Amino acid sequence: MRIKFALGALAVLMAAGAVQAQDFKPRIVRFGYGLVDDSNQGRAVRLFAKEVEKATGGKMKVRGIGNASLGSDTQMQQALIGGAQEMMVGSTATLVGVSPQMALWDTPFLINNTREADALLDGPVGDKVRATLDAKGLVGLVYWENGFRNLTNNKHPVTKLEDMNGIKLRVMQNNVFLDSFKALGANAVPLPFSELFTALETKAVDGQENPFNTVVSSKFYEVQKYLTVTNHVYSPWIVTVSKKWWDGLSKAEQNVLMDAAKKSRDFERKDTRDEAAKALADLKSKGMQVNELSATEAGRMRDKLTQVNASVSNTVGADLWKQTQDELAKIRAA
Ligand code: TF8
Repeated sequence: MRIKFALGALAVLMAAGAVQAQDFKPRIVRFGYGLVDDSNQGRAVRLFAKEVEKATGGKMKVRGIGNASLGSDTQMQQALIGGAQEMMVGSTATLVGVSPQMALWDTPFLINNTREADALLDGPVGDKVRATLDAKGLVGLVYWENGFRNLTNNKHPVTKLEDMNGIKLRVMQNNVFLDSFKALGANAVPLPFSELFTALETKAVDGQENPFNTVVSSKFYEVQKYLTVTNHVYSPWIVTVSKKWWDGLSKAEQNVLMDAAKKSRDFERKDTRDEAAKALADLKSKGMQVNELSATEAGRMRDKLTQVNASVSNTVGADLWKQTQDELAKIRAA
């Protein structure tokens, strides 16, 4: 009895071992990202790389390549779609041209806090939006946190709506961001992130908007004087894989990547939140002048910004828009 059982268990172990050996091929994964190595993106890519190497006994090697060295977000997306690059992480906002449903995440004030963000992004709505990439040559694995966006500029403190007038503001390259900041009265200029520091430094633009973390890691405090706490939108990042490449992987390899992606997501969100909590004090000590908006002015900006909701709903479809509102109501009631 006992011997039979032991032999059976051994056979199972051997079979599993055999499957493993041939299921992990030696592979190099180029994982591109836009921020510098010493950023929340860089740290989470390195954690992902470690997890993948551990799980495949070193067979799959992930090379994190930061600083937009492989190209801007949109250039990398095209490389993934064409199969010339394996993985990347970048803003969902730059994917709207590939999949219009991604515009959902650009809705101003859609998400109020990180609890809502995690529940919405990791729930059925997030899954549905992520799945729209499949037909476009990309596999979306998980969402990471970019964070709540805030405004910086080099002209004057923005304390009221009218202060936005005439500020030449770099925005991400999609219509929701363009329309949002036009609605506020700014002169919105779409630019890839990889060109942003130079544009600020040479004063080609006056300002930009990004989470505190990025203002720190990209050293925008060196070229921007004023920071206004607006929290006008919660931006996710999305980790994507070339579908061409993904389809050639074994199930075991795909599972390793998904599993490591989830670990990197949990690590990245915590790391980003810890860093964001300290960032304002850090930026002040580096000489930035920080101001909060009065409730009245925040309300006035909010009114202007939510005027773009109808066009987001149009872009993503009324069904997805409604499902999102229902899901948020559920999350808020829980
Ligand atoms: C932006 C985004 C950036 C991302 C990043 C380079 O302002 O917030 O963080 O695109 O992946 O472009």
